[in-house]
Amino acid sequence: MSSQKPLKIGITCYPSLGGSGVVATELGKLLAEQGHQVHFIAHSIPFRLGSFHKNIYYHEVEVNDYYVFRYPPYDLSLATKMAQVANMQQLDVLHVHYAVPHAVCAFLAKQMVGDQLKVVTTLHGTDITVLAQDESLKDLIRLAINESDAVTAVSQDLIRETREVLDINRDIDLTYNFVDHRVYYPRDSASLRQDFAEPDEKVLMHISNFRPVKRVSDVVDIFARVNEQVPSKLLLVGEGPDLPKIQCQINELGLADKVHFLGKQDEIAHVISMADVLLLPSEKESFGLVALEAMACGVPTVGSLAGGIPELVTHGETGFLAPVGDSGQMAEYVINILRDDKLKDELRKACLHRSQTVFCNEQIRSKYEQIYYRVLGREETS
Ligand code: GMT
Repeated sequence: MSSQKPLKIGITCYPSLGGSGVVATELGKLLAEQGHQVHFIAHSIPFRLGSFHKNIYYHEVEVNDYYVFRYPPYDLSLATKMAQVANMQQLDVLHVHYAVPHAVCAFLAKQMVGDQLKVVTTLHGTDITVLAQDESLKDLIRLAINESDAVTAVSQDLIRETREVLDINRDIDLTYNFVDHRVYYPRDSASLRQDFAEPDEKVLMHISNFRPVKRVSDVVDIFARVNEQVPSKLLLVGEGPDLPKIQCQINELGLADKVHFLGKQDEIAHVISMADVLLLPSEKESFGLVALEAMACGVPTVGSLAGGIPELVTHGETGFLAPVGDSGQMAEYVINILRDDKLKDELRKACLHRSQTVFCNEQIRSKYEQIYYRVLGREETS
């Protein structure tokens, strides 16, 4: 528990999508447990929030759809709602996750409320690696980042890329993704696993939003190579635009009876615990939350040397990494793990240790708290 006075913290995130929403919501829950008052400001209730939580409030953004608008102005409604909540609830800090449009809206809200409202922006990845490359957004993103009272990013690689792409020099704090070890730990998945794989088969898994950046066709390619040497099944978890293409690839390779599509799943710790190896061959990945979730369940990742993945997955200790697109090398790494029980056991132990020490929820929550107190001019003492 912090020795400081509890804070009133507004949080804005994408409530229904992806890792940034998961991190923002889980952080809000941890902060509320510490006695802070947390106000989510979003267009719908964050999907990870679940049932009622003490100290957590939700403020819904309603968008005016007046007939002159070709595009209803969500961003303006969000900025106004942020300012209203900040004034009504006397927020100390507004913490926005993802630069577009959230950091820009927070900048506008601060103009309405005044300098006493401190804005903390967390960059999650594609807001910089994709959107900040777009000339129609770049200058606005730079403004929002420069005007935030503090900026954090989820890997050293993302900090580097933010400075490079936006040509900025300001301080950016490193705040890795984290997992809650009360939820993410190795589960007994034996009975679930027998629904998908025979006792002598290994299980490879990929979990994503099936966007091109995830290179899911590499996942299938790796699996095809592995399956030639080690009897195995591939479990694909999630949904997204590349799914039809992936289904065709699997059919063309004659692998349909070896691959299971699980769709979107909530109980990720149970699902991941079925896997022998997680595959993450992304083109870009600022951190790779799913590899951390796997790590916390004792499952090693084989993936690409992209973005922040090497900061999370220590090559040879908690998984293996190869250059983006090198499916042959990745398949070899997987085969080595699947054939060597001693290696698998060592990887598992190292995964549990690393996830509990470096990416533990307490540590990262406390880092965010220190940032809040710092921007408020009240340094944390504990
Ligand atoms: O991975 C995605 O496509 C979703 C995206 C998001 O914005 O929710 O995830 C990003 O943020 C996560 C949480 O910080 C990171 O763990 C992911 O690596 C990052 N995705 C990419 O950089 C592609």
